[in-house]
Amino acid sequence: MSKTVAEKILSKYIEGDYVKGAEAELLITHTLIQDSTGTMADLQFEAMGVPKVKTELSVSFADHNMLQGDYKNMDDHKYLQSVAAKHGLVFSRPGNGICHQVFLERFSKPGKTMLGSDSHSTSAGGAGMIAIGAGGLDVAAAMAGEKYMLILPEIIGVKLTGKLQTYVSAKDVILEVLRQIGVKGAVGKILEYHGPGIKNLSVPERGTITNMGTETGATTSIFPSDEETRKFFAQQDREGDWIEVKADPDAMYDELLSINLDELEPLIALPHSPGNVKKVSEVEGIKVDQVCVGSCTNSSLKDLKTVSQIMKGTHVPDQLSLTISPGSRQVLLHLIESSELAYLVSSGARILECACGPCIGMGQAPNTDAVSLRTFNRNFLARSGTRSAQVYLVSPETAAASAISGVITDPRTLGEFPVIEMPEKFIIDNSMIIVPTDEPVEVVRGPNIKPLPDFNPLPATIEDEVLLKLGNDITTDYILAGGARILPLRSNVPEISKYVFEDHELDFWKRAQAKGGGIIVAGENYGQGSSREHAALAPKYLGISAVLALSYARIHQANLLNFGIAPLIIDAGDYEKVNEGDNLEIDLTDFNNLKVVNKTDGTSLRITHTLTDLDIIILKEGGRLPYINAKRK
Ligand code: MIC
Ligand code: SF4
Repeated sequence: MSKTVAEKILSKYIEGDYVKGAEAELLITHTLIQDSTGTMADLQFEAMGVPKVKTELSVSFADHNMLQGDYKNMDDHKYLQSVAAKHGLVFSRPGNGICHQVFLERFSKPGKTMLGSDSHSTSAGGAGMIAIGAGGLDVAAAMAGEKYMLILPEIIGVKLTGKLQTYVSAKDVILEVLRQIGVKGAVGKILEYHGPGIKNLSVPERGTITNMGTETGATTSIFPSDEETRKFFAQQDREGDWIEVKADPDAMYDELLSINLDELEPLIALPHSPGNVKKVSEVEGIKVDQVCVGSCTNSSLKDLKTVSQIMKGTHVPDQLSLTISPGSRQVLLHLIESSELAYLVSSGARILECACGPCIGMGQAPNTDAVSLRTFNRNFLARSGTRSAQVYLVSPETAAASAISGVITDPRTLGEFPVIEMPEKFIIDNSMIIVPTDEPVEVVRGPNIKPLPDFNPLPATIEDEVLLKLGNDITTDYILAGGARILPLRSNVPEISKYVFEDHELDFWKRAQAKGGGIIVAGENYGQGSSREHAALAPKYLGISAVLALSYARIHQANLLNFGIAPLIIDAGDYEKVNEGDNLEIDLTDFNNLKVVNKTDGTSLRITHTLTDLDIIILKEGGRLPYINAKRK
């Protein structure tokens, strides 16, 4: 039978046929962890007692927790580096770049499977790899050689025709996808790009599109591995890692989207959702306080050369702050070599290190009520570090045009497009990548590294109060924020749990602990966004026993299950009726017939679930770690 690119790769790494909707065990060849999720992943990997990683390649990055306000972040980095050396992971040192940019450049491999403890691991789909974001525990399990349980997704074919016009770029393509299908349009599906337009997109441009595909809820996004891909691998001096992976000519997609690149215009996501997309021309003229260029979505060499060439000979207005975060040292070295870094500096740009930086609120929080234009992928309320800020998501071209004028500007008004000269070969400097050896290594555990808490198995009956009733699209940033204040606590569950739902209710943790735990009720797409398992782990620490939501984002549902919180589905009518403060009794004896009584008003609630038989076993054992360890004994 003819197959799409995603079906071809997935079929190679599962047992049996690709049956959509069926659960499969996927063999993972590559893994990625980064510092904000990686400390927990490493602690869990250590708890599995496996001496060396069992993948073809596992890479550990330090790119998120880069502000060293005290000892904590550097403690975490020392821990990650020593675990990598001891257990056979490659370590990309702080300063080497953002995990997804560096992975694409130096480690991606067409035709293989990658599991990453970061939701934007999908960037590597730009190089023809099946790359999936997951919670740290799932990635730790993959490092230990466990297969990844995946409901085999349907495939949405995104047909690209034509060629992007000047001042329109890859970011506008993914914003157009988001405009068409929204932030839950591809939950449980794969976005696969095809059509004559793809040959006009380089691998880093494809990476921008697959990266931000995560914002549609997609399991992953992928491009074929073709001649463009081969060229990229040759430029990276890695042609030996390239293979061709193409869809069969008569491959069928379950759904189709199409985009004519010739007709695409510069787009912009308005506050506070990546799905809130309009044409830039519709919102032109709004005064801008801050422009931030960078993040794993738009920090490739082409992106930054474009910004630099547009900024050349200009200067930012007195009231506007422009920051630039290169995606990797490779990108930065090229900008230095070509003098394009000088154009940026001369234009008044503030050059930040090669890291996530402002994207995760690690510095550069905007001023009160600011308008901030960012080339990033998420503009959730308060993620920038300033609750009153209005964050817009744009392409590098729109960012640069607006940085010059001081107001939101359609870049096509700038006139002639500058010449962007890309190098024949990229500068290869692996000196900040540490490859493990057989030398004995002691793991370095500073005081910020706290052991994993133990949790009890789920009881047969839960009797708890509804502590919170929430609406639709609750993000994991809302459940547990990132940012400079909270990220340093990622390896310390008791401490970080004090910030759970902090933006919703200050000191929620105290109420949760005083009640001895409770239940969360929520609307559609609960847990959208980041893969941070802390958004399940910390609530678990506070005693949250179950979530009753209308639907879930894929990674968060898996994280809840992994830590033994029951992710159940509430009927829409009953969602309306249930109130904060109600006492519920959930009888979990038979998952085919869940009995839930609202003891406050005596009514019954209709509750279902999408859990597999194995999920139910895992849940009953108290989560995936006790399950894996019991299986290994
Ligand atoms: C994000 O963009 O939200 C993050 C920070 O990269 C997260 C990971 C994390 O929360 O540490 C993600 O996308 O998974
Ligand atoms: Fe880092 Fe932002 Fe990318 Fe997350 S989305 S990996 S915080 S750059």
